Amino acid sequence: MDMTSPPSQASASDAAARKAFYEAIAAHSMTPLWEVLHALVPPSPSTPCQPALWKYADVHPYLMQAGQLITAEEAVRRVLILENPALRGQSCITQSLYAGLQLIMPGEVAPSHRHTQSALRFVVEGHGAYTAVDGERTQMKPGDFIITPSWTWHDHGHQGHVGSDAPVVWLDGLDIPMLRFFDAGFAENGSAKSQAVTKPEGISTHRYGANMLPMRYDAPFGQTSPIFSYPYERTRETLHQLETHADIDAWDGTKLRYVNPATGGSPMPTMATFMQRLPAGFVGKPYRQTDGAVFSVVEGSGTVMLQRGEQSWTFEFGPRDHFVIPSWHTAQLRSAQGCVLFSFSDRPVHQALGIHREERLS
Ligand code: 1HN
Repeated sequence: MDMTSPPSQASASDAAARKAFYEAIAAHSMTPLWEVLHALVPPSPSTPCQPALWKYADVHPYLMQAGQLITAEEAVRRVLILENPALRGQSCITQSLYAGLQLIMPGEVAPSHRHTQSALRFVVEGHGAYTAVDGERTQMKPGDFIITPSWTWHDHGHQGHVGSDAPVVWLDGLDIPMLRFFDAGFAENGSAKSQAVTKPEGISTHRYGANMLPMRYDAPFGQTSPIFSYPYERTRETLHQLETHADIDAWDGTKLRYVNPATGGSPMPTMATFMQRLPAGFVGKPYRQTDGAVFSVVEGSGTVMLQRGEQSWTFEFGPRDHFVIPSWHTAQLRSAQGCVLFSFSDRPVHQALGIHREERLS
């Protein structure tokens, strides 16, 4: 039998006998494979995850309200989770990824803790906040991509002045659903609210971020990149130069992936991150990939058109909007004025398992 189609119709008496049999084995915690085989191994990915767009104009007032309702310290992390509309209650944006928007106000501290889940921060707006990882602080500026490696102590703070400085908002991306799937999550609270600063700011960029590595490189964070801040200033200039002087990809525009400089692989073992620039007037060709991706709009505006089977979606996006392209949904990007898009996905896991697929359509 073709395992992609359900069993053929049985006669009434066979059906009744089967139903009785299913009930009998159900009492022993068993169930027949042949009733579910087609759903277990679908002919192509059939994700329950839905495309979705969060306009910043809708999100921002609620973030500010959250800022009035609870302190960062009381909340531990004051975050509004971006929940996939088809996966409500599961704290995830795709089946494998978590995303949320975190707010920190001038003068606040988000206390130190560590967990086995890996986190990425992508700064959406505001100035004056820092994040500390393993004894080193880094300033958070809009467009910066910052890593919290698995099981490293981390806390955040805002050194601005209460009343005169603006709140800072960033996108958190974590592999929470993956670790939940593997039942491999551990967490611990720090003994101090803010961890001791033991290293000068920027030292890891000097040590690992100049296209050089220490002679006896010892992978301080295992498979995770030893650089924990990738500043937008450098990414932006690179993309601008490439857009001006190099070929533009018909599907992606000018798109680069962030790397762990010690391996050439993704910055974290579970998540890949990307930044792309679409030139003014860009009309991208359609593509689909198995890794569902979460986008944060940095600059400019555009449109993403999505399609899966009979269904289609069109999202108009502008600065600080967020959207999700689920697995195997055909996507097409357009931009009249040009734009810059940050994105992340679970691609490194697909690649490690040898199951990553991408189709570039015309
Ligand atoms: C976490 O530790 C942070 O450190 C953000 O900022 C979001 C979501 C779930 C669990 C831990 C952070 C988180 C998180």
